[in-house]
Parts: sequence; structure tokens; C-alpha cells
Amino acid sequence: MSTGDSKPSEPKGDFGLIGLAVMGQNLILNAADHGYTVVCYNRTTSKVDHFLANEAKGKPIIGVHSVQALVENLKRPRKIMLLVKAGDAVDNFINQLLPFLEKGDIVIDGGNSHFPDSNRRFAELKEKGILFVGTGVSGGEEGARTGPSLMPGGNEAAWPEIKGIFQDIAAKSDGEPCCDWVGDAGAGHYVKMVHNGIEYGDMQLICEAYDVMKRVGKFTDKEIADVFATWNNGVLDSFLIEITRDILNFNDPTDNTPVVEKILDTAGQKGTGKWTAVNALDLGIPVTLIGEAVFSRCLSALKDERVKASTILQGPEVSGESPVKDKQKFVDDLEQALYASKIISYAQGFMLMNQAAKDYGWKLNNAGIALMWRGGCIIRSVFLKEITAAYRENPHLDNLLFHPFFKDAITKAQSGWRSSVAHAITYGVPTPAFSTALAFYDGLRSEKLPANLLQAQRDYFGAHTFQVAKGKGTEFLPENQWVHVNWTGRGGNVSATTYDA
Ligand code: 2AM
Repeated sequence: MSTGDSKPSEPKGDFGLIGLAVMGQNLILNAADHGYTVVCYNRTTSKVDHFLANEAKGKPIIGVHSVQALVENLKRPRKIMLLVKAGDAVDNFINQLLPFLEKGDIVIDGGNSHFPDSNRRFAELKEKGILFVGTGVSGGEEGARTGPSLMPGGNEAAWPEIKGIFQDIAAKSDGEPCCDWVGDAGAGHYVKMVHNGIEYGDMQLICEAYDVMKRVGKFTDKEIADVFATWNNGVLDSFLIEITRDILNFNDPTDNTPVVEKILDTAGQKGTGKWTAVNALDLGIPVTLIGEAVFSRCLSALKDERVKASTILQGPEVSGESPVKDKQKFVDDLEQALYASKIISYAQGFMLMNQAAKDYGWKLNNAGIALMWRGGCIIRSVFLKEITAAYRENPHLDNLLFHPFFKDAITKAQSGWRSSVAHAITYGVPTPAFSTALAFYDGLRSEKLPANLLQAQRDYFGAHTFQVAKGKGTEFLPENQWVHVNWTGRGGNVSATTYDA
């Protein structure tokens, strides 16, 4: 470590990083371990000094007290990552850096930025000849230190320059780096947003399984932990199942009872799940499971109202012994419900990303995205290996559910899935994510939905017109036209007006 505030004759820095919160510090240490010389800066410069004197000691890390010194210490093209609070801080730093940067230099935003901001920054910097990269970074503090999942997108000309360091510091899955080029403009932050949405869904599904085991099965926390431990050896093997097992086994030392049962049941959220759900509504893609996961957190937050409602509103309740006769079947069914719902959630996530690619003009790399999520990040799981394989086999797969592996998996899981949802409904335990996944599945496989009646209603009250189904045309209702029917017969005979399609 050294300070680099006076201009060096020959810059030594391979990589610059601004923002010395824990994520930033850990990413720097990770890069230094891989032999890169990192130059670091932070708004509160005392943090630079503290970092240099402690964690960074003896490592190839240069600390500076100005953005100018940061730039001067970097080899060209300069690669500077911002790991600061999303929003104005990112724009402020970009503006501070600009006077010192030269064409071809690379500015990377590794924060939790909303993708429209990254689209804007990409375009603004492109005009100035600066290459912008917006990258998702997932895996928390530990991931940053030992290998995060990295999802970079933006100006593709930057990729050959940053690929080495990005893939070196990223997590590895079966020897492959969990980092690849995602796509143009804000695509990296977009994919990170969907990752977080899927994380909301995965967590909600696990919570529903826990709730059903508790309220219908009357299992103890230890018994539930054992179920999760078993599941973690099968198709559900994942980081989130693993930590759930550990959480349920964790007791308060003062009375030796599970800590989890003492935690207030109101969920917080920072907004990335909501962004995904809002974007799904904007693009018209039914990402129902993430939507339910976000709404479930909202419902949990209405604690006072729920407490009141629990004394007023009636429903079935398992008050005494569990009605479950065959515990093994009950648990196996739930495992199938969780697995099938998870397949639906990922299928919905990829449907959304495919639509975004069309609408925003991005080329997204589906197999690469699944691989990036395979290790290092919160949703890492064995299951993502199958998704990577499916998209590698057919990059143009219309829908994940059409791939034989997932089609067969969901066919096999179906009876357990339906019986778990039926159990939950019968005994009054809410399973919004399991249920919406099943409703989506049944909707998707319905050649015919009741939208014919809906179109009639719209035409009845608003003259919105409708199209006649193929092969159903008559003289009154011609095909290939927009038709409005005078449903009430008011003002004369029954009649229909047609408009060219
Ligand atoms: P600080 O140490 O000076 O607060 C995470 O909060 C990181 O973002 C920290 O490095 C923090 O710097 C930085 N940060 C937060 N808000 C900022 C702002 N408005 N301008 C610059 N840096 C900011």
C-alpha cells in the first residue's frame, strides 16, 4: 500500500475504485489478491487512510485523496469503478471525473442503480467518448471478498479491457467465471434488477413452505430445519435453502428457543423487487410470482391491520393436532410445490428479459445470465446449471417451460404441487406464490381463456370492438375485422358494425 497524491512519472494502477464502504473495500482486496494494483478513493478521505493502514497493508493498493490523483495513478485506458450510493452520488462522481478523463477511458457503476439511469449515463458518456459500464454486483460483503456474481453491460467496447479483471475476481462455477457480457446500455443493471426480483420470489416460496409445515404440519422449527437440510441435497440445493436451514437451527442462548420465532413478522424492502414488478407491468409480461412476493411483503408490513383482522375475519384454522396423516408425503409434495413454483418464477423472469431485449433493442445472452447467477450471488443454486444447459442447447428457446428437462420436471412435480396448494387453501394458510405459479401454469397451457367474455364486456360498455375467433365467422360476425355489436338492440334491430383490421 502507498499514497499516490503526487503525480507519478509512470502510473501503476490497473484499476480504480471509488467508494470504500465494505463492498468497495472487499472488491479491492479481491482484485489485489489476483495481482491487480488498485487505486482507491472515498469522499470521506479518512476512510482511505484507515483502509491503507489496516486491511490494505502490504497489498498492491494505492490510496489517494482526490479524483484527480485517482485518474493520474491509472494506466490507460483507465478503468474506474464507482461503488457508491445509487442516485446523485454516481452522477456527481462522473462529473468530477470527466475533466481528467480521456477518450476510451472506462467508467463502471457497480452500485444498485436503476437501469433507466444507466441507459442515460451510457448515452451521455458515449457522446464524450467515455465508455460506460453498469454492472450488477451480487453476493454481499462475503461475495465481494471471495468472488461475486458480476453482470456487466453498457458500452461493449469496454468489455475486452475489463474482461480479465472481472472474470478473475468473479465467483467460479464448475471452473467457469460467473461473469460475462450481458448486453448494451443499462442491460447489466436490468439483469441485476431481475436477479433481485427472482430473489424476492425464491425467498417467498421458502417462507410459504415453512409456514405450511408449521401451521398445517405442526412441525417444530428443528423438524423444519431437518426438512430443509434434506431438500438441500436434492433439486432445491441452493444458498437460500442452506441459510434457511441454519436460521431455523439457531437458538437464543438465554432460553434455547429459535431466534426466528422472536422476529417481528413485517418484511422490509429496498425496492428492486418492486422495480421488477413495475417493469413487468410496463412491458405487459405476467411476472406474477415476483409480483406476489412484493405484495406479500406489503401485506406483512400491515401488521396492525392484520392483528385487528385476526380477531374479526373468520376462516379455517388448524387448532389442535395436525390433520396430516402421511408426513413424508406431505413433505415430498411441498418439495414438489417449491420446485415447480421456482421453475415458473425463472421462466417468468426469462420471459421478462426476452421482452426487454426486444423492447429496448438489447441482445441478451440467456445462457450467460444463468451462468452468472449460478455462483457468487444470493440466488445461486444447482438448478441454474440446468437453465444454463437449456439455453446453451437452444439460445432461441421460446420459453424455458418448453425445454424437455423443465417440461418433464413440472409434469412430475404437478400432483404434489396441486395437493400442497389445495391443503394450504383448505386449512386457510396463505400461499400466494405457490398459488399464483400454479394459476400461471394453468393459464399458459390453456388454449382458450375467458378473455372472449372480457372482450364482450369491453365492447358492451365501451364499444371497444373485438375480433372474431378463427373459423367462427358468420355474415353477422365477419372474421378479420374489428366488430362492435349493438348488444342492447337499442335504436333498432340487433346489429353489428365492422371496421377494417
Ligand atoms: P462516505 O464514506 O464519504 O459516506 C456507501 O455509502 C459509499 O457511498 C461510501 O463510500 C460513501 O462515502 C459513498 N457516498 C454516499 N453518498 C455519497 C455522496 N452523496 N457523494 C459521494 N459519496 C457518497
